[in-house]
Amino acid sequence: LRRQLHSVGIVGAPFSRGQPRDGVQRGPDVIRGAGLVRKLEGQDCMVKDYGNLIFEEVSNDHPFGTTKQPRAVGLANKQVADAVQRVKNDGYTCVMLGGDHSLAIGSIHGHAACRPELSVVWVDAHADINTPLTSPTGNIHGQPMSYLIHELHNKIPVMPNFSWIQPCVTAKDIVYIGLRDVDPEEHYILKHLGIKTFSMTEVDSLGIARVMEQTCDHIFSKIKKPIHLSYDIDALDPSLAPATGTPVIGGLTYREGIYITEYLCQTGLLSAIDIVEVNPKLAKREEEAQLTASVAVDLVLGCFGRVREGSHRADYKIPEP
Ligand code: 4U7
Ligand code: MN
Ligand code: MN
Ligand code: MN
Repeated sequence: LRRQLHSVGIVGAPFSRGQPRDGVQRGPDVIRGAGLVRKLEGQDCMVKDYGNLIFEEVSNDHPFGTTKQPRAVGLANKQVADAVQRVKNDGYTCVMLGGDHSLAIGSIHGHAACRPELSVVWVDAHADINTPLTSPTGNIHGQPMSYLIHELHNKIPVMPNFSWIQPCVTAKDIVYIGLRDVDPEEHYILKHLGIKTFSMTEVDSLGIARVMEQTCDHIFSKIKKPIHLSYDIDALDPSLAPATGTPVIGGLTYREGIYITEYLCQTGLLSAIDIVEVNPKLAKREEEAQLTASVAVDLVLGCFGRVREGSHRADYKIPEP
């Protein structure tokens, strides 16, 4: 008698065009290679791996203003949105393995198509809320939230392959954790929209336990909406997750990073998860790539019932001689 605690649907999105560094498209395969499915099944999850999406090359994808590769990013995200919608309609908690963080556009959009009222917990060193007009780099992985928030809708230009995107989250339903590299324009947007943020300063002053209590107080203030957790691996300190494109010193510890997932799991409201920005090609040695991937796996395990005190099946009996 196996108690199936969680059902998990995994979608791989081997995509890198939201940023300039090659290798992040290998994220889904290195995270699977670190034993994701086997370890989830080992903690009694029912797992369906939907495999990797296949993204076509997009030709003549010249910049739109300063924004780079808009057509490829818009098209890939439409595929991600459709895939996440399918996984949700099949009844699973969705795990989207990136790929770069531009993919959160499609993941959250697809999730919201099935669960119109969502809260978003965004765990990241960065706020990823630049609009195409504020972005200092033109990389769309630094912009995904701007396309999704109702309150920013009139700041977003019309871009090729982005016309299917409708804002689907409200500023008050968003919480950020782990911020430590926020552009001035992003800081203005966060304050102007009154978005709840726990930067690394708040993680230091409150401790991760009170950060998570206050996160849930904030998102549960009215009704309990399903949670979309978008976890950028660069939220963690680069000593733990070195294989990533935009590492920032002074990040979450392993224990803080895992605590976030354990805490959100026990709300019973985790409905979709993104694990993004794992880039094995940026590892200085093979061990760095493996460390980053295995920490990514541990974050997913924490989302699906792994607790550090250990656990046992409801029907367990001590064997008698
Ligand atoms: B990630 C940046 F300017 N803010 O917009 C930008 F500092 O998904 C970085 O969080 C974005 O890794 C980082 O390009 C995107 C930059
Ligand atoms: Mn980041
Ligand atoms: Mn990010
Ligand atoms: Mn990054």
